[in-house]
Amino acid sequence: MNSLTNKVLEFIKRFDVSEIASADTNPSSNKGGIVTDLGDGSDVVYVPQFLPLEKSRQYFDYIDKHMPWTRPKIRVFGRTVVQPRDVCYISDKGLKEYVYSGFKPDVHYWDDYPLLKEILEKIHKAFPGTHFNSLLINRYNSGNDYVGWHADDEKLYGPNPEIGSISFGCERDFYMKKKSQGQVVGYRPFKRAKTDSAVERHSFKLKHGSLLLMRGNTQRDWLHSVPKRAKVDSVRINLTFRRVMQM
Ligand SMILES: O=C(O)CCC(=O)C(=O)O
Ligand SMILES: [Mn+2]
Repeated sequence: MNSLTNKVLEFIKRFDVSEIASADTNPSSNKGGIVTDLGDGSDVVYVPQFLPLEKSRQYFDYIDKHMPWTRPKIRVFGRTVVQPRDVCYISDKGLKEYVYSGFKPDVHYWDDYPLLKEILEKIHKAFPGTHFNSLLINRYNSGNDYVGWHADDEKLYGPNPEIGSISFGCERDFYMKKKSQGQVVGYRPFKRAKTDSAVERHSFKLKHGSLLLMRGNTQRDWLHSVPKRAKVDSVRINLTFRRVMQM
């Protein structure tokens, strides 16, 4: 075997790149992606290979090595806990501050990270309606790192925030479930929420180089999470692009 073949095999092993979906073969596709209609004005577009594999590997290495990572303490249900993943926040200058779970991340700027700007521009080009101006990066060092059920529905993103999510490295499950209070408040105010097992769900395996775009009412009506995985021992990096509304 030559050294290039070895490198490819090593890469596949490291990142668990088991299948590469082909672009734009689905009739309900959108820019090479698969659209899942979640109903009530919400949908997600998943583009399995939004960025080329080798380029994605370069992005992964750059972000892994060069970002000023922190693993902050956050407040969850009245308790202070160490957030189970590393984070880093990038934005345009002069935006309203982003605070989540009692934590205000230090802000870094696009001009210091040209490769991140490059990814941002690729998303804007592929999806002309998007205008992201901030980015929260997560690093999951192993299957012990995770993000619990939540929606990115902070006020500073406005009523229908679009979230663009790029994944690099180890493939992880991304789960979505419908908010139960939406079902109660929306159209059956006198009925109890459905039991958890009856709640509508979707799942995606977020591949190295993929893009997942959540649109419309998704943050209002749905929750998402990346659960722990006992067997995962390699790193995943996720970029969530957001738009902070200007005053
Ligand atoms: O890692 C992911 O795919 C999701 C991250 C996420 O939901 C967030 O940062 O709000
Ligand atoms: Mn999120």
